[in-house]
Amino acid sequence: MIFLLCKRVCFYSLLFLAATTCKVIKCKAAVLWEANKPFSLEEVEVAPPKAHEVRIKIVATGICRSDDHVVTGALAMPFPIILGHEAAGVIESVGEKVTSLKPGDAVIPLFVPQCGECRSCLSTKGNLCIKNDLSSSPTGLMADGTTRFTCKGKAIHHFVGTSTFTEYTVVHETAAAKIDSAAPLEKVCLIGCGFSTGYGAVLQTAKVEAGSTCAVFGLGGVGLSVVMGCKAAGASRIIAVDINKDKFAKAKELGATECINPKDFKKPIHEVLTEMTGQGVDYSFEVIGRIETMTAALASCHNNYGVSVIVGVPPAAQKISFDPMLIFSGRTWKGSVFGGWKSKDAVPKLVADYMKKKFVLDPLITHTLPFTKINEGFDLLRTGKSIRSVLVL
Ligand code: PAD
Ligand code: ZN
Ligand code: ZN
Repeated sequence: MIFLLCKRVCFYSLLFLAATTCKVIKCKAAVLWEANKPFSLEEVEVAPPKAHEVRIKIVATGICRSDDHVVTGALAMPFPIILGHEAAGVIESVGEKVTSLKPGDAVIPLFVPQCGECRSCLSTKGNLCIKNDLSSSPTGLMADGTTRFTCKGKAIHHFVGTSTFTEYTVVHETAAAKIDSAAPLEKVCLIGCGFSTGYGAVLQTAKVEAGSTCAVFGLGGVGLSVVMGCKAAGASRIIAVDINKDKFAKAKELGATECINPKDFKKPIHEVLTEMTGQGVDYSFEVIGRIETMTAALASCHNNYGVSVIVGVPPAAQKISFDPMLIFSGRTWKGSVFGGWKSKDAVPKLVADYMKKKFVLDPLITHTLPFTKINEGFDLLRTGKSIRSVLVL
């Protein structure tokens, strides 16, 4: 029976392959032509993958605040662009010299790739592979300096090597992780960004110990995943901070022991947290992307051995000015991209852990929408009504 089933899958995938391999695919994509405009659903052409690249049929993609940061200009990217970086799909075809993936494999695209050769990949201390396109001057192009997307005769940029708001995308082989084919793609797409980023910031970057006190600034999909990480690490107090009190019920459900709204206090929130905990929390996490809350989170942790982790994307062209005494006294200020995980190695394991029910994703997914409702999905995020909306293609 298994043999028959395999034969059937192979037969169908061969038919499918014959239909599209090596050819340009015309499909639907959400193009962002310029900042502060809605997404335009367009027919785009997706070129076949070149050497070391793979073409993926996207099945589901989440909406993350980082996508919205590009819309508002807080995260500077070249336009026009196809955004989206939190997805899951199936390999449609592979370019020459691809060895780690084959057509039919279920995959999660990786906005932090893992080339396995650069200093960060070879070091046990880091995860930010040099092949990333997250710098302050991103190219929006594939490694050879060209794009695989065109629309109405114009080249369209890629986003952080992923671009998932499209029925088909092309990514480098080092930017896609093969996952369990039985995994529900409309859920595990969150492992492509939000969940892994928050959970890893606690377990990989901060390495929170059991019994610690933690403060989490910002309770979106990423911040709630930080809360889950703190709980998994055995933190004794998890203080959730948000200006939207509607986020508190879910934060409590996922492990927050207290929830506070800075708007309810006259004094600055770092003073409130310092009073609540005696001398400040052991670990604080900024999961918003504002410079004021980054310094508030730093000032909220213990003046000598507190660790504060910046997870929120720093707004473009803004600088922080802070009293260096905050650091001189011993605090540690860190950043965390994709939760510190070495992506291609970690993502299949995280999916396996999800399948073993070691953590949940369902509470993070408040909306599941057809891809064509992408603008509605962004409105839900902007009005604070959603945690994660998953678009199904
Ligand atoms: P989100 O917008 O869903 O959540 C942000 C939360 O912060 C919301 O609940 C807001 O109400 C709350 N908030 C806003 N302003 C304040 C304030 N002044 N004080 C307290 N709370 C406030 O975003 P998200 O969870 O999708 O992403 C959070 C950040 O993390 C965002 O900046 C995003 O770009 C970044 C991110 N970083 C990485 C990474 O690799 N470091 C990956 C993914 C997302
Ligand atoms: Zn993201
Ligand atoms: Zn690398």
